[in-house]
This record gives sequence, C-alpha cells and structure tokens, in this order.
Amino acid sequence: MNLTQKIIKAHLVDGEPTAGGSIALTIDQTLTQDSTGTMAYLQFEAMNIGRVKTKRSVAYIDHNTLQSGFENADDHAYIQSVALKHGIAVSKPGNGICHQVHLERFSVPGQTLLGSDSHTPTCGGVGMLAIGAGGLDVAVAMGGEPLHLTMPKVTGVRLVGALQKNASAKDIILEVLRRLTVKGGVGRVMEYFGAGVESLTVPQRATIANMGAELGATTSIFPSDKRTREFLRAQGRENDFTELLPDPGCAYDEVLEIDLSALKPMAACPHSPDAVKTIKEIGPVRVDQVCIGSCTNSSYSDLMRAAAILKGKTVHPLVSLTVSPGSKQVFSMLASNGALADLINAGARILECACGPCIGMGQSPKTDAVSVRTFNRNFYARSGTRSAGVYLVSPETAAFTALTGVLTDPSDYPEIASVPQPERFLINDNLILNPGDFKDIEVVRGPNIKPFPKAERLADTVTGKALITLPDNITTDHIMPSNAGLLPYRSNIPYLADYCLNPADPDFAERAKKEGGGFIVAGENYGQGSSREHAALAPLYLKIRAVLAKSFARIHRDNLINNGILPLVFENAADYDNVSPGDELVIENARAQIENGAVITVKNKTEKREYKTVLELTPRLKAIILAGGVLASLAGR
Ligand code: MIC
Ligand code: SF4
Repeated sequence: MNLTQKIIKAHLVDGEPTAGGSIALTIDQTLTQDSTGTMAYLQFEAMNIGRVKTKRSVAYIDHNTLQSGFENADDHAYIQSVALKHGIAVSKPGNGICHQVHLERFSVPGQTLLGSDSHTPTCGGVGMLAIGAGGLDVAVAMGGEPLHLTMPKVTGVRLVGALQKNASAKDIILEVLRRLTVKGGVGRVMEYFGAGVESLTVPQRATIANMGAELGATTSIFPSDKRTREFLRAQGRENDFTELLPDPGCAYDEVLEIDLSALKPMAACPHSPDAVKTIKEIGPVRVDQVCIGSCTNSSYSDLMRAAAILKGKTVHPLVSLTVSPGSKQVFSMLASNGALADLINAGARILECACGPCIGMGQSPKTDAVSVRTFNRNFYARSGTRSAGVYLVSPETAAFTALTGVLTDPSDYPEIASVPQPERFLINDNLILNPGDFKDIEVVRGPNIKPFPKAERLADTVTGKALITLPDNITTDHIMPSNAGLLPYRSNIPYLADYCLNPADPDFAERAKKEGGGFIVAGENYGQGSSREHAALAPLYLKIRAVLAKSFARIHRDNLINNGILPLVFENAADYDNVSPGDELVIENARAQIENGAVITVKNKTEKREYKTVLELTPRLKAIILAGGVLASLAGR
C-alpha cells in the first residue's frame, strides 16, 4: 500500500477505498480559523452537539486581526467563548497562522485532520492526512461524524536529486503547478516519495503540502521518517512520532517525477498560481512591494534565510518590504537570536504573525503595482488592489528582489548557508487556551453576528434566469471577495451578499436581488481556492438555485451541496456557449430527476434548447440536496 491508502484504511468506517468510490473516514483532529470559524460555530451550535467528540479540536484566530472596528474583536470573543464551552482549544491572536502553529504544536503522523481552511494539508508535511473543507463539514466532524468523500486517486510524486544553489521548496511546488495546473490535482492526493524527499526538512515539506491546495488536490502527504522525528523532537513532542512509509514497490494511480537538481528559481505570474515561469524567463520586472510570510513560507528557516540575505543591507528605495512570521514561536526565536533586528535594520516592516496581506488584511499595494510575495495565491483582486499584479516566489527570491528592486534570480548570488533545524524550538504555548481550564463559559455574541441563511427544501420546479456567465477558473475570491473591508462581515451574510461576484461583475448582487435569484453559469474549475462557505452562503442568500459549470473545485462543490444549491456539470461542455445571461432556465420535476439518476435536464425557455447536466450524488448527498442542505437533512434524521 502507499501511505495514503494506509491512513485511509486505518480510518475507514464506510465504503470501498477504490478511486472514485465513496468513503467515510473518522476524523481525529479539526481546526478552524476565525474567518470561517464564526460561521462554523454558529452551525455547530445549531446542531446541538454539546462537547466535541474529536481527539483534538483547535480554534485559531489568525485571519481577521486588523480590528478596524468592533466586528473582528466581537468575532474573536464569540469564537473564544463558544470554543471553550464545547471543549475546543483556542489559539489566541498573536499565536500565529493556524497551519504553521498546528504543524508545530499539534500535528501527529498518521492521524486525520479536517480544517475549515483550504491550506489544512500543510500538516501533510509530517504524514498527516489533512484535508480542507467548508465550515459545515468541520462542524459535523467536531460532532463525531465521519467525513464523507470520494476516494481520490493517489498521484505519486517521485523526487530525485537535491535542490541546487538558493533554490527552494517553493520552487518544487511551483514546478508541480507548472506541470499540472490549478485543476490538475482535483480528485487526487499528491503523495511525495523518492530519495529527494529525504533531503527535505519538515518545514520544506509543509511548504509543498500547503500549496498543493492550489492544484485543487484533496490533500498532499509526505512520509513520516527520521526528519519527522527530528522535527517533533525539537518541538518537544517525540512521543507523537510514528514512522509511516509507503510499502516498497507500492503502486500509485499515476507517477510524476521531479529532478530537484534541475529546478531553477521560479515565480507564478499574475493572476494564477499555475502561470509559472523561471525568474530568468520573466526577466527583471520592476517591483514596488515584497511580502514575506503566509502559511506557505513563514517557518523559522524561511525567515532566517531571508534575514541572512538582508543582513547589513537596505531594501531598495522604491520597495516596501513586509515580513509576517508564521507563529509566535518563529517570531520569538528571530527576536532572541538577532535575526529580527537584521530584518528591521534592512528596512522591513514587521507585521504581526497572522495572515495579513495574504488575505488582503492591510498592505494593499499601490495602483498598478508589482507585488512579489512568498504566498500561495495571486488571484485577481485578492491583494485588495485590482490593478496590481502579484508574483508568487520563494523567500530567497523575495529577499534578493527586495534589495535590487527588480525580480531577481537568487541562483545568481552566492549560496546562502543552510539554516540547521534548532535542537529545540522555543516552546511556549501560553497563547493556547485549554478548555479544561475554563468553567461556566457564557457565549458572547456581538451585534454583527447575524443568523446565517438556511436553504429551503428543494422545489419540484427550479426556475430562474441565467444571471451571469463566467469563464474558467473563477475563484472563491471572485465569488465572495475578502479584504480588510469585507472580512469583518464574515458573520453577516446579508451584508456580504452585496459583494457576491463583485470582482467579476459589480452589478451581480443587485441583479440577483431584482430577479429574485436564478442560475450562475461557469466554465471549468468553478470555485477554486478558499474553503470559505460564504461563497455558497452569499449565493444562497441571493436565492441562487443552481450553478451550471463545466467542472467544479472539490470544496466549493461540497459547500454548494451542503447549502442546498445544485452543482450541475454540463454533460456536453459546448453547451456552455449556448446559454446567455438573461435566458430563462427551468428544471422540471427536479426532485424526481435527482431521485432517479445522475442526469438532470435543464431547459432554456428563451433559446428553446435543452441541456443535459450531470449531478453525481451518493445517497447521503442526495438526501442533503433534497432536504435543502446538511442542517435540514441532519434535523430530519
Ligand atoms: C485563503 O487563503 O483564501 C483563506 C482566507 O485562508 C481561506 C479561508 C477563508 O476564506 O476564510 C482558505 O484558504 O480556505
Ligand atoms: Fe492565511 Fe493566506 Fe494561509 Fe489563507 S493562504 S491561511 S489567508 S496565510
């Protein structure tokens, strides 16, 4: 067996684990973060579960930390109180980005982790099966229910050779994205193996597993080996170590080979993580901003290498450099060993250890800016500045670029000394609140926390206009944008709904309201990116009944189903061209059609055409769709 099959077998409670089959897995751990957490806990409360049933659940506060009004702080107070009341640990703001902290303090090889954030696979760096999902699915898992999913194919990524001068783990995942694209991982687990894996430390592996989310993969995973033991030992957690390796000669559904020695420093160009070119191919583009941090590249070694490059120098006069350490552990280690002073002296603007600019919480670049970031997403408008172009690079590329003011290939410079993993990381969990230490908690609810919309039982006739037709690869940042202005309203869907699909069409929400809802029509990979359930809840509020697309991203499709919206796939992709905005669409006998099979006929009354669409649903998902969402389905059980 490969590693993925082993962990799945150990957690399987239902189904046959053959690719494409439907399976159910027990979930050992969950995590939420605050921008998805408020909604997840409101839904958790609606389920009347009581205490969580998982081995460990952690609520992080790391996204909405700008606190430009009372809203964010209210959300923090709600999350802290509701979590502690229900047996969930709380990682307070200031403790760091959920994925970095979870890797450091809670990851356990061989366990399963479900997180309401698409980059939950970061913990695949230690051999966890770590999966991102919508808040509702995480709430259900906290209640002890298994996770239902389609058994993915397992893609073996064989790494051979070793990284050359100043190339980075980031360049490995950029190469995978270059080859497979942002939809190449859909329905797959990326399992890394081969001699090249041994040369990578846990934080390097975590960078790769993290950004596997941009492939659309279900998750990514590395073996748990002596490097993993070293990492856990240095975190004071050697007891959590178990060796977990694929069987020698095991089979994969497909294999991709990457020779690390041949990799050149690369960047993903605006506006897609798969628009990857070598830095040499792109050339010396003038740069206005450089941001180092995010859950992809903010480990101790990443920031130490950046600090080594910047030490004793000054950032280019026309560049603004920001650094956000991934966790309090990383931040305090940099402070005690002097690297923080090197960064400050070089002119870096030090931000708190949180998501920050990655989710547009501050540091939006200037008009038409070029921003070079060590992050994982450069989707259109995500930085908060629509005219800006974001390049995604390694910390080494970012640091040299900050000095030269143009996109710079780090392999043109002398080798940066490798940063040895500390014998012992600085361990201080004083910003993690343990539910056992708190009694008689009252849940605190600020005025910005509004009830979430609930889907209605599916009607027999589903009708409405095609409100918009969208191209391929529409991201959740298009569907439900997030930035410093909007993130405070994650618990206020009526407010957010007015911005639904705004980057694609500023009039969409108004039109949807005027028409009393309708249909969204889209191309391939609709809903790629974030796990935010808001990208389904805002359309639900606007009475969107179905999305017709050429294909869907996994988490978003689940979120639509969980909220009673039909994700229909054109059987014949060419039909996409036969729908125009304004066309009157109808699904007659919708309930019977869904009950009877996987092919649903949508009629276009305006064009007098019919489209065959596919809605493959397991019996459980069928029940959810017919009931009008997962909460209705659980209530009716
Ligand atoms: C992201 O990187 O897009 C986010 C913000 O972390 C999201 C979660 C969210 O939208 O709150 C994600 O990746 O799931
Ligand atoms: Fe935070 Fe960015 Fe990571 Fe999302 S991708 S969890 S916003 S750092």
